[in-house]
Amino acid sequence: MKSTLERENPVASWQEVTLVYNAALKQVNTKLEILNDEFQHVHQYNPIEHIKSRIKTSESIVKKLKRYGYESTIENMVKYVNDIAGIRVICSFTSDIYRIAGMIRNMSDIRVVAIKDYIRNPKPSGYKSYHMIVTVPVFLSDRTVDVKVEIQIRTVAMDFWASLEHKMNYKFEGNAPEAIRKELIECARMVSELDDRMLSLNEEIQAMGEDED
Ligand code: 0O2
Repeated sequence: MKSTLERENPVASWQEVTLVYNAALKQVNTKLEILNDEFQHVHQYNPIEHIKSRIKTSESIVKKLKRYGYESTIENMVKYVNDIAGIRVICSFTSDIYRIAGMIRNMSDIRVVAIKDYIRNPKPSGYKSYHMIVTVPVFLSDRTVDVKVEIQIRTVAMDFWASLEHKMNYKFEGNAPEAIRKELIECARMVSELDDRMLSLNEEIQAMGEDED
């Protein structure tokens, strides 16, 4: 019988939750690696540069629940925190982001729960990334559970920018000096321009190759 993890009541322990989320991460990781290998085989091109995954720390989950105004219970973690299991997919070009997202959407056992497109709609800070919340079935000895995974897809340049901005937010706890915030917004603009120019250049190079064939 299939159920979502949040309907499994009561969820026994944090250890059990971690086990199930880790299994979900492994599933999605493998699916993405297979996609990348197959893409290389068919198109002689890897849309994915690299993949990072992590389970959110319990401290970070508790902080998020507090921000949302919920009590710190295992049930609330599973129900309200969408990024306990997180995967970051880094690619070279913006076009790869939508190609990968499309391939994920087409996977018959993955259900897309939500999408936040911070590439078409960047945050005021300049943050750009494509976020998908999906569920993936995890097969346990006595049942199958649908587990939520957050997939963040972004270019190398967007990831470079986001890492520094994250570091800044952590250091200044959201109260960064105005000059630094402004400089980061300017860097975000440069990152967007760089991504656009690299994409155009790549398309130009590809077209030249095709002409020679
Ligand atoms: P951490 O420490 O990276 O885990 P929701 O999931 O819808 O309930 P949330 O979490 O605000 O609400 O969703 P959103 O906007 O999709 O953000 C999820 C994650 O994206 C964040 O997790 C960050 O990792 C990243 N992110 C979002 N906005 C920014 C940003 O402005 N700058 C940077 N550097 N990263 C961002 P956490 O839990 O906030 O943080």
